[in-house]
Amino acid sequence: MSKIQLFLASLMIVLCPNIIIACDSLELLDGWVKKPLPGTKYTAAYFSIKNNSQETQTINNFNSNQFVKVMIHSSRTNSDGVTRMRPVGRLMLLPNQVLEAKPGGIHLMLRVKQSEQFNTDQLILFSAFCGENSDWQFSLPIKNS
Ligand SMILES: [Cu+2]
Repeated sequence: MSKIQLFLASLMIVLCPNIIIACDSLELLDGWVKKPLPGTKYTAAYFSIKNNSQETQTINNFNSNQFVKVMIHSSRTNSDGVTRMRPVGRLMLLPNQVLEAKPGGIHLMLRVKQSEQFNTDQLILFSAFCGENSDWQFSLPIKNS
């Protein structure tokens, strides 16, 4: 490698710190946001996301300007039929895995802004963060449950 090639290669690494951890191989297959009932504080979003890369991808958190807060939750029903939700730290997608967030399982818990109005089929923009310099944006429509 010549000096100039070496310089260019190191410049690439400095300019692209997200080469290793990136969301850009993620693909949204499907999803929706449950229309919040009037006066409710929370609603949920569901989706199918595919990891199109040969490496494991991790989503550390999500946000949306249209909601106060976006949390990753998991629901589980015990043998007594009681369903409980708990926070999930991050979502991991193995190579080529399709991750399904659906009612009764993983979901995004959305804290509703009391001032915000929602219409059916309105698109909600989300950002998913995979690393310090890597985020991925996708939109989900509002649906009546
Ligand atoms: Cu929840």
